[in-house]
Amino acid sequence: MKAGIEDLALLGGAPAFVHDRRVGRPNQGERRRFLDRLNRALDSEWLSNMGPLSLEFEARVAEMAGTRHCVSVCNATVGLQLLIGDEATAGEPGDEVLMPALTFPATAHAAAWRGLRPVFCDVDPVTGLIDVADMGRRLSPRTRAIVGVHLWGQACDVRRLEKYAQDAEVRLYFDAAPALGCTHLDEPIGGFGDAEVFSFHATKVVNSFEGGAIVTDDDALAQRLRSARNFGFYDNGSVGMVGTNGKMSEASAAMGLTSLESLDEIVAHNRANHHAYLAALAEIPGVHVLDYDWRHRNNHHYLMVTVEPGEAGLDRDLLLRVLGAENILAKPYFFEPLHLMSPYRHPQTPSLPAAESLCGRLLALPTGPMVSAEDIAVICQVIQTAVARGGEVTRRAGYETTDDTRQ
Ligand code: T4K
Repeated sequence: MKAGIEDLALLGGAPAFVHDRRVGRPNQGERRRFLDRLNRALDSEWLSNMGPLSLEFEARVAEMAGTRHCVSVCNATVGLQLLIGDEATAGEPGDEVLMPALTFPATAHAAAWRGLRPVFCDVDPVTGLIDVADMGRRLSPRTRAIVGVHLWGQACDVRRLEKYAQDAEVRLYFDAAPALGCTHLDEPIGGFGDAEVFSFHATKVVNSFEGGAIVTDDDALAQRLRSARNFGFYDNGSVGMVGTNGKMSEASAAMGLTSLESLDEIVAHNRANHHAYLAALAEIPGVHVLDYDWRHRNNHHYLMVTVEPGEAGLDRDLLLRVLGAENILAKPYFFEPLHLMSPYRHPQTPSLPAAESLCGRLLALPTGPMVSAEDIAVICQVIQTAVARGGEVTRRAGYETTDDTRQ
């Protein structure tokens, strides 16, 4: 218990946790099940190149997404590159791909890596999801595709995006990296647009060390993607296109299958954690849980809050430091909106006020199966202690904020 700010570890007190509570701790599932699978792969001496485990993993993911095809890949970034570089999107170098400014840099890099220009759109000031009206204003004759991002597992406004894409005759893809097991109303994320891409990075709700998958109902696209991830090989053994090595290994698929087996349990735990945070933070001024639209199902893998310095008396970056000193390892997702990152910033970069404002205020707090209700009570008590005398914590931490702080 922190009785006052003197007890905060940042100001000299003892840390609240000996072992860290952190964002992104991998969901590994039952280790024995993983090792059994790995042993089978080792015994069979088949370790990659569309082996039985990766095919089984693809079947499971396609079933969850409700799609005819799942093309597993070595990570979601490569999955996005393959998709955005597909012939259906291909145009002249410098043609444009519309996407939100608030996302992980991989979304933009995938387009840039394929010689296309990411064009950033503003986001909804509350959810952080792509602002569809703003996106509509940025459509141009050079637009080849729209990429929606189901940020933190929240479903984009898929129907309006589909309408825009259809009218403009451009491709519609979704970066669904954080959204396995989520829905738009009752429909699983995975089946919207021309294709969607999941991530199975170690930090995602289902982990395959590194990994990703493209899901689609488009038979021809799936076939091209299968070739593209395997050096451009066609079924007859000839190389018919420029490809890459984007395959998922059997070790990754073994972990992915094992982690997937625990998904329901993980989501139930995450959902309970979400409610615990909502209740514990309800009375704390200036630290608000980004509450999801409960009409859609979320995997609750990310517990996002916004920190309002004017109300909380301290800003996001200082709260991050306060928590870090307590061994509570939060993450500032995202640190910088993409349009202001140096590879994409240019003299005509437009201002995207909602993305810029949200970016400086967002913080992911630890959740997941290794974070208990008791842990959440401690984390929120630390926050409460810091916020109760936010202005003083700011001064004593020798820290300057850009916003008004409570005295
Ligand atoms: N699109 C979107 C919207 C995405 O969010 C991402 C990835 C992608 C595309 C691309 O997907 P992949 O190509 O990765 O499949 C992490 C992940 O590396 C990244 O995959 C993820 N988004 C992003 C949101 O989070 P960082 O830079 O925050 O990673 P890092 O090393 O700071 O670790 C995050 C937290 O996880 C820390 O608290 C430590 C913890 N952690 C991490 C690893 C790797 C563990 O506890 N164990 C681990 O093994 O990017």
